[in-house]
This record gives sequence, C-alpha cells and structure tokens, in this order.
Amino acid sequence: MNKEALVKSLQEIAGKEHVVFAEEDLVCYAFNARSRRMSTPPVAAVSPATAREVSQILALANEHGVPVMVQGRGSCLADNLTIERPGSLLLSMNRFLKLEIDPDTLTAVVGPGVITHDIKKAAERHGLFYPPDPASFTYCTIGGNVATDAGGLQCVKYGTTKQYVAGLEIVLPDGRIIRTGGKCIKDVAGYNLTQLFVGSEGTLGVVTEIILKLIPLPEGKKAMLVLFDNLENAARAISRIMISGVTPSVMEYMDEVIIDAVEDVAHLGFPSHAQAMLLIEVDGALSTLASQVEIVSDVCNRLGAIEIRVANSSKETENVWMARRICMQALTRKAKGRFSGDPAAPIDKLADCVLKVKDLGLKHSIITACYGHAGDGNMHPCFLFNNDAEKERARQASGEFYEFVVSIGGTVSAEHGIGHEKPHYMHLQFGDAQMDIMKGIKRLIDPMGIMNPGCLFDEARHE
Ligand code: LAC
Ligand code: ZN
Repeated sequence: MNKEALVKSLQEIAGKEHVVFAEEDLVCYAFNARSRRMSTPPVAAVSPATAREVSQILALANEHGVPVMVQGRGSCLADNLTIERPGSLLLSMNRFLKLEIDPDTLTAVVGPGVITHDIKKAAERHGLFYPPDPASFTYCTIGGNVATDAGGLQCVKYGTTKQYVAGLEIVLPDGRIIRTGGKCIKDVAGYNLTQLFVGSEGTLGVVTEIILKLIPLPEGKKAMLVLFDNLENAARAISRIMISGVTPSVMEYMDEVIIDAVEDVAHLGFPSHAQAMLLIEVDGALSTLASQVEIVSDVCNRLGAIEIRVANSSKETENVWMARRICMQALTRKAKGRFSGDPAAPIDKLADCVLKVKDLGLKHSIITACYGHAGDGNMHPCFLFNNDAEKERARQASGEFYEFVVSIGGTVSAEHGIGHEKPHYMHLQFGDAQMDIMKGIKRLIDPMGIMNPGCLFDEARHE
C-alpha cells in the first residue's frame, strides 16, 4: 500500500487532524527514552479515539501487511518501541483518556493513554491505592505499563502491573475486538488471556481499555536511609529484612557510584563515605510504623550498618524518592554511555550479584555501578564506557552478567520487558520448547506478523 493511499484511509477512519504524515513531523516519533539513536521514522502516525477506529486501522494494516507500532509516551526503557521496518505505522494511544474509579468494586476503568500518576491520584481521592510505580510514573502511560508489565519501587510489597490488571479490551490484529476478564474478584474460567496480553509489548494486539484492581490506601508510611561501608553486608541486609516479618513497601539499593552521581545533581547531603545505601519505606497502620522501623533497623545494625536516618517530614521523604527516581538520568553525567538493564535474581543471591558486577568491572577494566529495587531482587547493573574500546568491553561484561543471573535462577527482565534490546537473551532463559510455544502464540494471533515486529523475537516474520 503506498503512503498516499494509507494516509487517505487513515484520515477517513480517524479524521484528518489525527493523522501525521509530513516527514519533518514524523522524525519526532523516531525516539524513545532508551535509544540514543534515531530509529526509522514511521510512514504515518495516527491517533484514534475508539476501539472501533483501532479495529478499522488494524484490519487495514493486516490486509496490506503494514507493520504497526503502538505508542504511549515513549518512556520505554528496553527499546520496546523502536521502528525497524520502513513503512511502519505508528498508533498513538494518547486520546484514550477514560478514567473512572469504582469504589464499590475497588476497581478503575481506564484508557491506555492515561498517565499512571493520574490514576494514583484519582484513586487516592476515594481512599484507594493503585500501587505500581515505575520510576517514570509521572509521565508514562498505563497502556505502556500494561504492555511491559511495568514494575517500580513499591513492587517489592505490592507486585507489578499484572497483579492489578483484572480485565482488558483488546483489538486483535485482524480487527476483532475482545473483552477479557472483568470486575469479578474470582474468575478461573478458561485460559487467562488477560495475563497473556499483559507484558506482550504490543506484539499481539492493541489494548484499548483496562480494568484495574485497587486496594485500600495504607494509613501512613515512614522512609529510612541506611548506610553500609560494605557492599556485601548491604545486600545481605536486604534478604534478611525480607524474611524478618516486615515487608517494606520500598527497598532500594544504591552503590557508591550512584550515590555520588545523584548527589552531584540533587545536593541532598547524601554521604560520600558509604559503599552502599538502602532506601527503605514501611507502610501500614500508623500504630505499626514505629515497630516496623525498629525491626528493620535491628537487622541493619546486626549487619554492620554505619548509619540509619529516619525521615522526619514528608518533604524529606519526597527528596529521598526524587533522588532515587533520577538515578538513571544522574548517571549520564558519569560516562558517555552504558549497558544497563533490569535483570532480577532470587533475593538470597543478591550479594552474589552485586559482587559479580564489581568483579566484571575489574575483569574488563570498566567502571560499574549498581542500583535497583533490591527488595524484589531486581537490579539495574550498569557497565559504563567513554570510548569505543570501553564500549566493547562493557557490552561483553553486561552479557556475562545476564548469563550469570540466569545461571543462578534469575530473569533477564524484571520490569522493562525484552523490547528490541534483549531478544538475543531470550534463549538464555527459555529453552526451545518454551520459545516454540511463544512463537506459536504469536503466529496464531498475529499471522501476518504486523504487530511490533522485531520485538521479543529475533525474526521479523515467523518461520
Ligand atoms: C529505574 C528504572 C531504570 O528504576 O527502571 O530507575
Ligand atoms: Zn527500575
């Protein structure tokens, strides 16, 4: 299908003002938060407003073999949205803005274009809580969170996006519209198609509406900052806290390189003498907070914490979380580039992981850094480089770390997804049988291979 005919059909479906096709405008769609390079711009970008319009667009694309990429705010971190095929169509979901809280069933019905922060705020007005909080939650969309099963800081206690998705409206590549799940608390009927689509990264269809579960808002919370002069002890404290009877609502780990990078930017008086810092938050009934803090402090002291600071005000708490959320950006000042990612290991293996990152840095003569949502075993190991030679060594070190993580029972992606960044690591985690099942599902639902080609699997179309 030539560009002119495609644009004309899209304009008929979504309205002229919702189709972008000038080359200079389309360049803006060729970036995402992860890429430092421009990918191929799409041939056109369309912003439909209803499932029916999406259905017509997909049916058209399917008939003519036009690759379709679905976009929220482009904040993905695994190149989940990287246009590889010339002639791709970009489908922006930013006009899907429904946001209804249903306090009687503890659910929300939302459009994929809604910013995650807005859902949290709307739920809070009813005394309810939507917990998943990717570091980007003030600007990412719930559609992207569902597509990647996004995680975040509070997942250590509350789980990732999938635990809150109760139902979906989905447009399949051939244009059929289905509704999966619903507002029932219990529902075991049939295969769980809702969860199949969560984390499918735009490779199976387009989500046009989401039913989310909400929970009661905890009464209070308390943040703490704990310093260690020994990496290993900090990592051991994390796994001990998790089995102490207290489940922190946040438990983040930052090593000295990250502490320094964040302090350079945020000037919060973070200590320069610590090798590792844990940022911990406990939440729940106000009457329980002091004892939770005591139990956590006790574990940390027994493992040789050199300082424990408990936040005294919500301003102090906010500063701590702001500092944590800018780790990734702060690190850009430390080196020209880095190989990073989002692997996770069982929590009893965390100490091995942080030591492995350091070892790999020494082995390959590169600077490393490590931070992450350590309470659930999810790290962001960073292998930094400033020139081409270092880049090659950093790539090698990063690959060796992924192999190590899988060898100790970990996963190659705990929260960002596979995207176009990590398809080559899929084989590390999944044997032939599982890869065959996944490819079979893709082939069944998207036989023309139009949905986000190149994502998850190495093949463009399926053999
Ligand atoms: C974070 C992103 C990188 O946790 O997931 O900051
Ligand atoms: Zn993260």
